[in-house]
Amino acid sequence: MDLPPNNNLDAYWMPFTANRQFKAHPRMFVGAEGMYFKTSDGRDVLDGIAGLWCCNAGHKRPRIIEAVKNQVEELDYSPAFQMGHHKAFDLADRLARLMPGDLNHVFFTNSGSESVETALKMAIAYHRARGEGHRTRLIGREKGYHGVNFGGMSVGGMPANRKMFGSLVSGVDHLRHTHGIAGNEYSRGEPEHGAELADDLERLCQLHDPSTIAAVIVEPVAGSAGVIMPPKGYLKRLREICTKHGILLIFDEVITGFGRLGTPFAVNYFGVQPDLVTTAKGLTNGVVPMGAVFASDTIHDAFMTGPENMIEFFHGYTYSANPMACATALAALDTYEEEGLFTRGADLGDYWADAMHGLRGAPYIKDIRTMGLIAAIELDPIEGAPTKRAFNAFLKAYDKGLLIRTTGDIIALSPPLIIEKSHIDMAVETVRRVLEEIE
Ligand code: PXG
Repeated sequence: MDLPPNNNLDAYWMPFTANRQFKAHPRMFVGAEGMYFKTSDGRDVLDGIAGLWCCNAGHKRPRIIEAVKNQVEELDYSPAFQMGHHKAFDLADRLARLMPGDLNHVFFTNSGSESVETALKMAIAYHRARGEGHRTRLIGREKGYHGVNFGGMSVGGMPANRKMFGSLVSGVDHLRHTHGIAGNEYSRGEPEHGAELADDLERLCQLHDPSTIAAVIVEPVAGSAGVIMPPKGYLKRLREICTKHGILLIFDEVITGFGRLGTPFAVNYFGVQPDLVTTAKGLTNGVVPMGAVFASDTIHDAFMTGPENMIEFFHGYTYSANPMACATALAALDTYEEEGLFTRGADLGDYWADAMHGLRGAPYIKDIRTMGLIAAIELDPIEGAPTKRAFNAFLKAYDKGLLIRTTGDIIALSPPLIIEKSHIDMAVETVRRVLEEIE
């Protein structure tokens, strides 16, 4: 394997990576176009995960390239605080129109993690602004993933992401997760069983008193913990309980946003209206880091009081609404709209689901779940060595020219939305051969 020019892999401490394994056997990309990455040893690797669930229009897209080039010539940076530039307002307006309901106000961040911190802070500050400063508690869910900063880590429910990092943010509790419910195996779309798990919020309301709870945050479809689809009726029930008790509902749409389910957002797909939505990833097709939080009129307006020269929300980032990011996002939205990518997941959904479920019966598979252009293939773990079988599958698939993600012993697929049927066939056949060859 080629090494970088100075031959030294030591200095770069890689995120969420088995650093020693990687540096012993590096996997380097040197280019990307359309559905494929190019490796440093000259191979094409099919992108089965849209980068990391972010390159929804695939790679090296002409509009985006042009937008980045033009923007760096025109306005490379503009201060985020007390100054504006046109593309920030254009982008926010366009996003607000795209998002259903009254989620008409957009706050820009630079990542999913920052979007989550922003939404949690908005929720607590909103209640305080309207005289309910006692509502400070935040409710997440077991197996949830909301990024890696302290708020998101605390409401998150993946033990490995939490256990090394002390006592986390206080005043947080968790709903039970909805994974592994009997009768839900091999589901297509929303699984049948488990809507009543939303009633777990009533249990937490009993325990803490609802008047102490600011917000509930959930991923409509949980990604990182292994692709867990919400049971039929679950999100609607969660919404009802939140409304009943004056609790804000936050949808973390970092992976579901921008077409992943065959609709622009999960809000459209499930027809459930939250109070805040967090996004990132597909917003810029992954090309420039950017996130966005959508807030309802009610939440936004609660802040817009007091003297007009006063800052209403003491929060923001140096790179909020960075011009390079805004230009990239506008070009990404153009691409999604021109190519029908917001709904392509719906058009291709049956083919995708048939292909994935066709793997049923291949070695080690104990469940397959699909929704939009997402699939999870859950494997039986190697006894005494959890996660190893899926990691071996990842390495073998990469050798065979397919990039997949694994979490625990679950393989996740979430390809660029430009995927063609022939690519789907190739991905499925590769996974089948991989499972036949690994132990
Ligand atoms: N919320 C959700 C729901 C996410 O999926 C984040 C927040 C954090 O976003 P940033 O931009 O800070 O990474 C995420 C990120 C995977 C995978 O393969 C998922 C994410 C990131 C990397 C890999 O499951 N999700």
